[in-house]
Amino acid sequence: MMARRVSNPLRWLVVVIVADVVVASVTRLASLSRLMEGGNTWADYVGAGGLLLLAPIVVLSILVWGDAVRLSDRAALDKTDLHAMASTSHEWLWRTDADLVLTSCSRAVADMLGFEREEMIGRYLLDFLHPDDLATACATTDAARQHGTGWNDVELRWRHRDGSTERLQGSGVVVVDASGSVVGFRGARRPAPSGMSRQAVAESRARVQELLSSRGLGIALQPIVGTLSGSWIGVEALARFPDGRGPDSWFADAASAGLSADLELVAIQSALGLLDELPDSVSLSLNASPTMILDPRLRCALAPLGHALERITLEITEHAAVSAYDDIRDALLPLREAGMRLAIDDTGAGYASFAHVLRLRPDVIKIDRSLIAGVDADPGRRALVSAIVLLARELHASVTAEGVETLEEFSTVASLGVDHAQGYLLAKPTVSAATWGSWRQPRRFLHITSPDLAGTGVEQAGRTWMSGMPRV
Ligand code: G
Ligand code: MN
Repeated sequence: MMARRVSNPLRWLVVVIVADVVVASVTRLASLSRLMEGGNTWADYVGAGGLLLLAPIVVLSILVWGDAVRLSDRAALDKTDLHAMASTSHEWLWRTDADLVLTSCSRAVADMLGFEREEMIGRYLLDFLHPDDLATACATTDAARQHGTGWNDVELRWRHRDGSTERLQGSGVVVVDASGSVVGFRGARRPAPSGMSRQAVAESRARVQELLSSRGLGIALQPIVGTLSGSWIGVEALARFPDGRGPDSWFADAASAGLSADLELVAIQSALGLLDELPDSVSLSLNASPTMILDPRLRCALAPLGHALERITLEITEHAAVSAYDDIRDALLPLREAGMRLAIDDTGAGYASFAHVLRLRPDVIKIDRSLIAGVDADPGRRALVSAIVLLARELHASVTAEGVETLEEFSTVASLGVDHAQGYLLAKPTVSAATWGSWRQPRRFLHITSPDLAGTGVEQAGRTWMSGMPRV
């Protein structure tokens, strides 16, 4: 379509030049014929010579004309192609202008996203994308725009009209005008091969909705313990499900049905209901994804806690790159000002977690258990844990080691300056309120400093720590 807009002015330019040439040629031909009849005035020589100069202009005009016709034909062909394919293709064929506003769209989009093509044309394409994939989509189109190329089989999450998430795989190219400038994009998308069928999504949605309405979600607590004092300083609340399937499986179900935030919110609300059962000195850690943090319902759930927010630690759980740090910071600000602490979960599990630490300035850095497993026997892991401890000192954050399963791991992290530990060595997560009660016992976790461990690595860890680095 854009090619047509370019070719029409070119055609008019060619017409004007040709008309000009014709008029000029008449006067120059008169000069030529005068010369041939024996005339020899300077004016005749100049006039006839001009005829030679006009020749390249005529050739150039013909070339430009040809190009304009080709462009126009290609645009017409593109259009008929798209129309012909659009009505039959099972793929969603689309075209946008340079600003990614949809200019055409095939009917198959209704099968994939539930919107009719008429509803989509004129809308910004990325409005239909899952917000977490916005950064990837922008990087893909920016690269294509910069290099004048396209992309192949890129899988992105899209938003279905009913709120669920659809994984579509697609390829696209830039559309350029005669001068090579990018004037748009076009491409095709299809359901990603790994994507769930619509029936499977419907089943997931039904399962999650049933769970939400029955309030069947349980909360397990796992203690977090000071590495030097051995005392109980906090608990992490972990969602548990009636059918025994793990949280990952349930959250995947919820994500496919567009209900992740609803499920997270119910888990958070259920955990908050346990706050009164815990001693005042114990903080309650809640897990929240960036999407949940940006959901106004989180603030509604937390703000009424008032002073008790000082007992809440919000763990941000996200392994992928986050594109909305400013929004996340803004959403958390009033809660943090009221005393809530922010933790970055699973630090070290992916490069993104360090970006989260730098951008969000947490109060707590939780080291992923993949770095803690075998830390006592691995110099590389020890160096990484030390580096995270140093980073935390700079940022005035405390450090928790997750997944501590052995005494050796415990004593190593303690000696490296890690403040708190969590893991099966200390206690497994449990839904048993009786067990939570037993954690009240002073020194409950100090089988670690029990007499038979005197002089072991744990005590040694404590001494090294006390006499070594200053504690911030
Ligand atoms: O990502 P996050 O840290 O929120 O994950 C907590 C999960 O880790 C829970 O499902 C919990 O059951 C599990 N977990 C807690 N402690 C340990 C441990 O010591 N070892 C292992 N393998 N898993 C643990
Ligand atoms: Mn966590």
